[in-house]
Amino acid sequence: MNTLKNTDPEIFAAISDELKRQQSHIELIASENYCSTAVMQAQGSVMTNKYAEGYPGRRWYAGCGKVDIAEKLAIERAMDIFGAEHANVQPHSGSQANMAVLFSSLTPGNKILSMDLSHGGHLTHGFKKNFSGQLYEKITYGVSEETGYIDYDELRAIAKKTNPDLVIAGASAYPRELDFAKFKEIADEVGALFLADIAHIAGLIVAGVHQDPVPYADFVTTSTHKTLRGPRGGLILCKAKYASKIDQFIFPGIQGGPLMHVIAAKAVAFKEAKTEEFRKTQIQTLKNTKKLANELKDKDYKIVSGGTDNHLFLIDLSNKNISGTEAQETLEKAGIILNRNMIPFDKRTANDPSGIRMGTPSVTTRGMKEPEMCQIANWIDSALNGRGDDNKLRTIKNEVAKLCSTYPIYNDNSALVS
Ligand code: DSN
Repeated sequence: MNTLKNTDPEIFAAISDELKRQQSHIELIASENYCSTAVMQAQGSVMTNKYAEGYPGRRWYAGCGKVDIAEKLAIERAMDIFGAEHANVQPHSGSQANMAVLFSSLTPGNKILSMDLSHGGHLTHGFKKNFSGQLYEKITYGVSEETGYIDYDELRAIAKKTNPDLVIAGASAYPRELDFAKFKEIADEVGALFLADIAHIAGLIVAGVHQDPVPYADFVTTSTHKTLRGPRGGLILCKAKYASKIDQFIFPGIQGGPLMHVIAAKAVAFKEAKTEEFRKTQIQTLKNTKKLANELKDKDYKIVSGGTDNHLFLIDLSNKNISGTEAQETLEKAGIILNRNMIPFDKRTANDPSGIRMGTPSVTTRGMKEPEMCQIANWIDSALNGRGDDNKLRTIKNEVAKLCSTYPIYNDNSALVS
């Protein structure tokens, strides 16, 4: 990156320092991951220079032969790894993917039945300040206060009472397996369309370690950078009968020129997701998440729903006399990065909630296994107990950095910027 270093030393320094931060911290944000060097090389390529409004073979610009190759590969590979009838790889993000599905399948004022945000749902599923909540009427389902699991009988009763036009399955903070077959059954009973937003769990689904929504859902949306480990972006999968409508709602509906460098990087990630190495990493992610949750449970942390079936879990800190925000800030001082999170039936506010969310995709990608999860649980407990003791937090941070140095995030030097 010498050219960047000479041209713009400030941005070079920010990137360089961000690499050092990523390398030396334990990353437990459930929606993050480290994409491969190959993905970054495709994303950092000349494909960023090309305008290609339209779709492969039918563009509005000349000179699209090579970007067509990249987009066709991305489409074919997405359809292949998910077994889908159609894929649109152009959404700039998971939010754009959801926007295209909502615009293509609903009219303003229609009803969406989706998970309560404070129970783990997502902003684009009808939150009042999001376009989805401004254009459509949101009806919510949540988890049982007793078990922390989605109560499908209650979901069915709400659907029957409210007759939604679209049922959405998918969440940002739900630690249990989603029963997509059940969602489909309920959507069919009330004549609603069914959207599965698999942003968090896409990698697990490709690896066959989470129930697959593709056979059931009219539409499946995902971001490409979480468990799927691709570049930051979005993807829509749908039944063939919706293909042309979805394509039109992405372009020209809500987007202009596709980000061809990102699409090329998505193609690379989809190829990687077909490998045995990827499958093993997803399996290890599940093992690591369970281990970390169990270790913390043994230290008297309350795990929402009692455990986890996927790559994340939530801790209810109400018995620890610390808020989610204070825990997040304390752990950052100890080199452990995660986010504060509302827990179901939270008595506190979204800005300073009772919970924290943890996930293991990033630490698993860098090669950590169960013994490291025990160590991380010890550090978390020790840091939270030692909050306010900056010396103690600094000592933990040094130990964290030492462990991280034995699990480099890019061990072929290709991401190193100095
Ligand atoms: N913001 C993402 C998350 O952290 O879960 C969801 O899009």
